[in-house]
Amino acid sequence: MKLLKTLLVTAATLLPVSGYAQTVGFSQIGSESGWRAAETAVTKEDAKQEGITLKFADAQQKQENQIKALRGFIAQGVDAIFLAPVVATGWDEVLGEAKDADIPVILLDRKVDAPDDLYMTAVTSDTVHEGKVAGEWLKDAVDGKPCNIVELQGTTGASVTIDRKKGFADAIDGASNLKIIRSQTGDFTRAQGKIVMESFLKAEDGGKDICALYAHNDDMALGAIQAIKEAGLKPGKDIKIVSIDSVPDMHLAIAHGESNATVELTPDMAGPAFKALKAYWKDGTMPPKWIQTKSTLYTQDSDNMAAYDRKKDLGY
Ligand code: GZL
Repeated sequence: MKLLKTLLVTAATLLPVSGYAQTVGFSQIGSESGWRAAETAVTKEDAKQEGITLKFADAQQKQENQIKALRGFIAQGVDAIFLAPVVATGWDEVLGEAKDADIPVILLDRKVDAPDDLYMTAVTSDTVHEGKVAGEWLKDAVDGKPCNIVELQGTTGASVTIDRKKGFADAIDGASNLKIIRSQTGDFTRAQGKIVMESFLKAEDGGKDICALYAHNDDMALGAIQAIKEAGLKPGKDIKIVSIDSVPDMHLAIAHGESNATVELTPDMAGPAFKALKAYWKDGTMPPKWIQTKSTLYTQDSDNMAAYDRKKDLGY
């Protein structure tokens, strides 16, 4: 009996019970887009609600800053790490160091090309599916008519860029009327989206032959809308626009007829991540390797002002 009691007490002291002020280190990519800013705000709020101390590090979109932050979290002995990986490759070594330190890592909103025993789970949308939804919408919208498409890609090397490009290409594959004539990164920012769209318009005779824009996120599309207007064209009419994120400003643009469709991405990736962590800390329950968030298409037929009102105070 005495031995059993000793074993139970030892086990109880080994497993941190919920209610400890656990600490999670969060390596965030930066604040390149409205969606990213909202993800940061929602994550900080979620941590507060969960009674978890969040150590936050903004990497200004540089992988080396993320790796430095992860090493800092490991040295501080945090209870877990959240990582939104700016690009997909180059993580094996530092994730191996976290594993050796017995610190679980959860990926938020983007994935890594690394063995999946180096992270507990990834909370992301189906980023190939997002691209497919965008491509299928455009295919229906042009209804068989010839359509030259320009594409604003996200950050080069990011899993989400690779996937959104693939999904869109898969959706239009075989539709001989649809052709991507120019494709370039706008690095997920409004400023770059405007600059690259200006170059597309200039290269394509003022945009006369451009029928549609596919942007890997709303912020680049919003920048492109400015460029299209300054070129004397009507965004949403002369050039159809489809993008991804469903940020409040994009719902305003669609409501005003200046864009056509957006695929929603929830900024709350941390909620499911904290839930998985708490289950693990409580009794060692391991989550699935992928926790998928859903994607909803909004078009000019959707209630965009209701979506705008629902989202406008979320920190975008
Ligand atoms: C997608 C996320 C992307 C958003 C962009 O999960 O990584 O990064 O679509 C953000 O707005 O920059």
